[in-house]
Amino acid sequence: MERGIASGAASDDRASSTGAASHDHPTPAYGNFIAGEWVESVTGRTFDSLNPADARDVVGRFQLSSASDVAMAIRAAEVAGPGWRATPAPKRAEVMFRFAALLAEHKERRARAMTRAMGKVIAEARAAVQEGIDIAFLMAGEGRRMFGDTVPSELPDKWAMSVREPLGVAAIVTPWNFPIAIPCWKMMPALVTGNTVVWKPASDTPGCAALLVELLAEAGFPAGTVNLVTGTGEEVGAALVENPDVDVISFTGHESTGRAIAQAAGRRLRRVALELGGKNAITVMDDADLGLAVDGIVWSAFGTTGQRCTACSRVIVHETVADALIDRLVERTRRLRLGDGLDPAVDVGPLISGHALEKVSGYAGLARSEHDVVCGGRRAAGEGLEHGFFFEPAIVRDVRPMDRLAQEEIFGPILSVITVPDYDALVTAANQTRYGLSASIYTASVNTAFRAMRDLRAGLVYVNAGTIGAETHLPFGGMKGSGNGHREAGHAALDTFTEWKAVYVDYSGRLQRAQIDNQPG
Ligand code: UN1
Repeated sequence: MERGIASGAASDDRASSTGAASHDHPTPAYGNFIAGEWVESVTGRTFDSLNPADARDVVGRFQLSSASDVAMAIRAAEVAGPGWRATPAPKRAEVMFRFAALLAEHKERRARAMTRAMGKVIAEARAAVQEGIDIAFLMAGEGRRMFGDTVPSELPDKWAMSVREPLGVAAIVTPWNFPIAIPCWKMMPALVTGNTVVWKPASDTPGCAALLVELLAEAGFPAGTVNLVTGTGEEVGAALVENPDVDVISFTGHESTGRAIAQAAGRRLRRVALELGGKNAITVMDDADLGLAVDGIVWSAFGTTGQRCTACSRVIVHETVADALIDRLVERTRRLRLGDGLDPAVDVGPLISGHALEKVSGYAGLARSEHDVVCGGRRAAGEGLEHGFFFEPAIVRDVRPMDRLAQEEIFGPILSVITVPDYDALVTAANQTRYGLSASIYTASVNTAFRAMRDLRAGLVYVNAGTIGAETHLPFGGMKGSGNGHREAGHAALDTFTEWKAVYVDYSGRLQRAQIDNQPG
């Protein structure tokens, strides 16, 4: 195994050659990070991570870990727990500020590594690292806030307040589509509040995880506060979720996995925060600025190749403007350039894998047989695309709200257009989904906008903007099947990783009985 990633920033220059697509360099190998050391898995087995824009390009070799590796990482997190919990929160935050600054300093390498690992175009990858930096600064600030309540007691000479306490060991299980931002959304609040972490990154993007952990270690998070174990969900994820010493699990990913995790956690009465799918709608009223709506729809539906939980996969449009909107959408979509996201001229990168390509192609087949596909919808061919998982962004019309295409999360660039006669039908259709993550309305009417802000059942609502682009200082998460009621980001994120302790101090020197001594009359 190469030692490069064990030596922090010193490895940045040397290893930056691995950040750009290249077939000339030997495949770098990465360890797990347990108790402050880069170590090999006890299995002695590894797996390769491939570039989805060119599957011949092996990004790196990673540990195919087992339940024993997970047990060691959890033990390391437990051992580090008391010291970290006893460290004053502003001191914990100082380490986090250093990490945020390091991530800003080494952003470009991480952005390029992200594009190479999962395909999103480089401008988006930079933004996705920026999102990690933003949450790190925000959460470091919480080190000096972390507000509780100080309230008057109902009894004289008595003090009443509440403080947040860390839960203990946090298991963090993250997806590949935001391989730096989402782990930071979870780990920063977990760490600043005094938890220690075991992190299992998606098996498609373990390299981004290693590059993040490298900076966490360099920033000075003590050994054992952050542990990284790579491998499969079936083995590593399951071992984490089943382990009785894990106190809280934060997961972003597929709904079925989320359900299984919630069941396992429920049996142990452990907290679990889930961020699951979406079937996000952009709604367009007859008074909307159509040019603006087209910008927002194309960006939300085909940015990140449609592979965001917040991606727009349904357009619900007032019938009087439907044809005009669709014409403009098609015209714009046909002009999108597909290719390797490291090329700054490219608009849309590949899907994450052959499996994803198959799934998305399956939905395109369904669209062709049951609806009207007005553009795209096939595996993209052409020069430079032949070794990657490219798919032509598709627009499908004549879809009805309850059709499969409008109900199932596709996680790819297929956009269904639903036509409605009025505002009520528009809101009904938007809400006719088991998900409730993100929703948007385009309208020029302030009254309609406020109605939609009230009526759309989603954790994120946008007015005259698309469904993507949430900022880190407001709560992020979904209603209904998009989660289980928790929120990431913002100060709401602290609720996932802390529990409340109510503290009463009676300085009267006598027995005072709440609800007895203070009764009216
Ligand atoms: C996700 O889709 O999994 O709002 C996260 C957004 C980004 C985060 C998306 N800030 O689209």
